[in-house]
Amino acid sequence: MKITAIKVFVCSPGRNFVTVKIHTDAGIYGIGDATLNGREMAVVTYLEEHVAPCLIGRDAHAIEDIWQYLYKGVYWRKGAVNLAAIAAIDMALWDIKGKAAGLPVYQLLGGKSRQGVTLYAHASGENIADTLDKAAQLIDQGYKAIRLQSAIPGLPVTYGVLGDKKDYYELQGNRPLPPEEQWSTKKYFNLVVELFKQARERFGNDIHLLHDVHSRLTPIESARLGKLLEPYDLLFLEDASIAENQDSYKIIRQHTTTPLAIGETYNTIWDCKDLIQNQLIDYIRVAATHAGGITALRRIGDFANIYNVKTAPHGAPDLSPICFAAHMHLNTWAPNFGIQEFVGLGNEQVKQIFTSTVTVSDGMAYVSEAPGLGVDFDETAAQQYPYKRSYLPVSRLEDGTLWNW
Ligand code: EZ4
Ligand code: CO
Repeated sequence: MKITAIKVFVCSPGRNFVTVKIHTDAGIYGIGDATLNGREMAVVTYLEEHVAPCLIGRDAHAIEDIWQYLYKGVYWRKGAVNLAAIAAIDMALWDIKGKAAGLPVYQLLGGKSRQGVTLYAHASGENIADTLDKAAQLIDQGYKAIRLQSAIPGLPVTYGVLGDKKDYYELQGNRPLPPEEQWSTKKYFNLVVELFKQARERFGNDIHLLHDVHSRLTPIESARLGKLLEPYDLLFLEDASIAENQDSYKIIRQHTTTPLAIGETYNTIWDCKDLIQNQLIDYIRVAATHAGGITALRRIGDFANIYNVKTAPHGAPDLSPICFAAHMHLNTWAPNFGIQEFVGLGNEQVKQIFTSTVTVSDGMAYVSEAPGLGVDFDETAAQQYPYKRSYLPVSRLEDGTLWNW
């Protein structure tokens, strides 16, 4: 089965998505997600100009060889643009293999390890009471795990919450220049411990609670936060600190039993190898779109399993429903699956373009028996929502110093 054409689409149904479609001489096609938030067109060009021409005529079944060809063959290796492109090709080839076999991708990976996939939802509010009210609504809808984020009093805009009370992802289709946000570690500490104290008082101990620090703390500050949050029993504390220096997580680990999660920006197994091997984290959060697709996530997941690290794939709305479907197949199979982040199946325009067979009920998600990934892409519908340049925010300390967003 030969690859005959590779097409790249970028659409903006409320936010930008980059989609790859691979056609074969068997009449079967596959789709993959190559969305790199804020740098979308770099991946489009990379795919069209540097990847697609090398793959025409190759065997669509040779997923592993094509992965190695694109990774080793590029000489420069690694990198967000490179791995997003490889990821989309890889997903599309798994989609094709599943369709050719008449099997859903999870069956090709080894079959079901569980009946459904546990999700955690987001409650992001203007203040503690607002966040907890939103969490209460999610609990009513059947979610058993909730990520809590609250705006910080005294700071104009905070990660997860916009000042104008709009959902924080809504504006990402329309940010022609990066907006700026502010950060104060002191003000954050005053709020976040109280947030989790009140959450436990209100919801009791049966609900799972999570929190994303979004890399704003130094390792010793993360260690202190982990300690202060221990009484409130988090499922995990996400992105407490940047781990470019993976050794730095030893500082956090030595001081706290709060479980740690990281990995949504990672591109390769090398970005998390030491964290996993030294058991410095509990959950690895790599995304299929940003870390090289299903082939790479399967490998990272198996490696993590040896060290009792569970998988918890990134589930932000800047990953298209194709990536979510890929995660669902991995999550259904992986023996060491932990939990899946979930922010809904997308707005009406997204659902019109990406028709997914994944179903959600009572805080759980389920793959279908559809062959391949079980998600389709409507090119004509996508054309109605052309690309809009858009950026993630940047973050500054109160004195103007550029900080981690
Ligand atoms: O800010 O995907 O856990 N989720 C997150 C996300 C990220 C966005 C960045 O593009 O941290 O919301
Ligand atoms: Co995150």
